[in-house]
Amino acid sequence: MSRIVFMNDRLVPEAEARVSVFDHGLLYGDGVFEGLRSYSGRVFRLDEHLDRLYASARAICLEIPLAKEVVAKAVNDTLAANKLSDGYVRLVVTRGAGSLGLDPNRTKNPQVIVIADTIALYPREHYEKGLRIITAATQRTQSAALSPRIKSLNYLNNIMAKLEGLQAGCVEALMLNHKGEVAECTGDNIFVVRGTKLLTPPPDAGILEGITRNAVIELAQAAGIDCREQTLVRHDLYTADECFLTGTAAEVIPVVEIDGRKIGAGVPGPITARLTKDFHALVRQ
Ligand code: PXG
Repeated sequence: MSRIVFMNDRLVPEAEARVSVFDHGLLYGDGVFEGLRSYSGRVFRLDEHLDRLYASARAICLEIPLAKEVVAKAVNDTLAANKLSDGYVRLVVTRGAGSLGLDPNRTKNPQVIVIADTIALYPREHYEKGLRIITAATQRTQSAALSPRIKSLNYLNNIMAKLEGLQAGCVEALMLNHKGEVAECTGDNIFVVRGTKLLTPPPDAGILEGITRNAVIELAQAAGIDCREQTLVRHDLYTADECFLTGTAAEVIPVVEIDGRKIGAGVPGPITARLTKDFHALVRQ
């Protein structure tokens, strides 16, 4: 099936949705992106995704040539054009085509691209039984090198860690920061339950502030669960009662084993189950 893609100012058939080989998004990973999801025809937290996209762009001095409202409409139009009510949206803004050489000032026409597709979900079994993950040797990039808060087209740091996970037979891998603290997984944020407390690393651990993470923190608060941002090390994960990951693609997914250590009882726990249920209710609200 041929998809319809939004490119800059209009919807075009997939075959016509092309970028230049001189685009710095391709040449240098110079650009930003977002991954969004729609449920029952409504994009979950569209405004927050757009705010993060524009913040990422601002951080790299990339001026998105369209107003937020125009991009919001493009997201909805692209979903509609592809007749998707439950779908995945990839929003990409590249630096645009330029001369060979890093200089972003020698580029023009940033490309604003919206792709809508069906979402490739993890198998159901992963949600029922929980994931087994490992800690990658690849550290999360230091903020002083490249802020993990920028969702840039340069994802090699995460891809290197993802490769380590896959080589160990795991679909996700944990990344530590340069201090050895828990940061996040390659495309998901991490939470643990210790006693009655829900804990997740703070933004300064070097993480992308996930929109699903924020939603789960709000749901925990609404459910009367004591949720805190706290620096965590691997020991905190190994000795936790429960662990789960959050992300647009994964939603809320339990983790039952890390580096060969069973987490809690080795099965998805009750707080994970409660927040999963609340999250599903929230996205369909
Ligand atoms: N950390 C990183 C490094 C991410 O890339 C998250 C956390 C979770 O953030 P959200 O806002 O989604 O709760 C992400 C998000 C994909 C894909 O296609 C990746 C993400 C989101 C959607 C799709 O691999 N990463």
